Amino acid sequence: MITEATSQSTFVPNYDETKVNHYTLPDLGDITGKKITKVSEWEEAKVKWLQIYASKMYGIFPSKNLSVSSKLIVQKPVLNGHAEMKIWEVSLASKVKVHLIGFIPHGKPVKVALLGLNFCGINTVFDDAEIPISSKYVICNENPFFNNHLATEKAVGTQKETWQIEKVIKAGYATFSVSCADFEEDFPEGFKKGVRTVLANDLNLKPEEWTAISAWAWGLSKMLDVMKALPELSDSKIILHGHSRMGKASLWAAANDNRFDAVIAIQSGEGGAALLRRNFGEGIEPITNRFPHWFLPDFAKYAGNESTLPMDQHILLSLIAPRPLFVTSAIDDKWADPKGEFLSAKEAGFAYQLYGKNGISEENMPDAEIPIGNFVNYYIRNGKHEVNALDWDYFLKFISKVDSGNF
Ligand code: GTR
Repeated sequence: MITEATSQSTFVPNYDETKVNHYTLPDLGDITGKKITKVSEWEEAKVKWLQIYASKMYGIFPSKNLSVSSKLIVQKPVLNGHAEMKIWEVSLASKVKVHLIGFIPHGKPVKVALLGLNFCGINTVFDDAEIPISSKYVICNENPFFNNHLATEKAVGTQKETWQIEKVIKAGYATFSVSCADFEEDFPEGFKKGVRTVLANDLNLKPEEWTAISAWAWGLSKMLDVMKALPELSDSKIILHGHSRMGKASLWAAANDNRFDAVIAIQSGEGGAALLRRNFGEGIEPITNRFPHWFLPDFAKYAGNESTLPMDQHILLSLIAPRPLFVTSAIDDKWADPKGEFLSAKEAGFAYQLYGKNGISEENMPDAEIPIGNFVNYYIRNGKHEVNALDWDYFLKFISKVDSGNF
């Protein structure tokens, strides 16, 4: 039986900017005790910061190699022949089966391929009845598309607005998707059937040494192994994108795996891009109450004691430097603390400057639909917590900058 976390929390979110506590952010050099002025010092600090995140928040990101093999199970032209849809059954250590779906534009070399985790199964990202339906517990549950968190055949294409496959293909880029549930179903006991348990011996890790967010992040890295071996993508940059909890996982994946060329973290909020020390919107207490499996149990102890955390999320973003980063928010998504996401992105600019790359020079948050920044980018739009067609117009501008190298 599936038991969902029920919140016992009495947490009252703050939405008043005048009630945000004063805080001081950790410095990049705190971990080595030296002021960081050059890349070599930062590279040394980076290793230590990664260990801090692995020991305090997300758990270990496995480093042990295991066999990853893939078998193409569906291949067909889609979008009036403008793209090829391919689905691979990927096998991790011959024990875990994952479905990876890719849409690859026809007729031109692919310079950029996107990769993102989906919430609800690969058949939700595009309208095609040949895409296998996930048999896993997924986050979506709207009737009649899902039944007790299991997709029905009616779920096909229900997330297509979020994925905008056609828009991405028209722009000339490839786009890939994998379901987070293929690595770990998103509920507190989900780990029992997921990679943390099934691959415990192969990875030489106990389930409690890592978390759902680490499992999803590591899963992205394994999909990257598959993508790197595809001849169609031999000259492609690979850009990760993720919304909300998948944004958190994408940031953690890119922090650990330098092969990701850029990241788009969409409304990733608490535990993602937003500063933990800012008491605005979601906090450590509600997130660890509702989603205890996302983080190490000890992380919950920092609720109300955020100033004692050795790190804050500008450091997570800094770990992605010098690779291009796009942090995005939505004005009505106050729960994710848009200002905390902006301030974190701005602060991460220090790490980028070590590599001679500029972050965000603007002092204040921009108005809606005015993207700012260079190698670190920020954008906010009107509306709610979701990914929509308008967002993709801005993502594609960022992707074309990554593609051309002109920032
Ligand atoms: C919320 C959670 C957020 C965010 C979101 C999502 O319930 O509080 O941190 O992750 O879910 O993933 O959509």
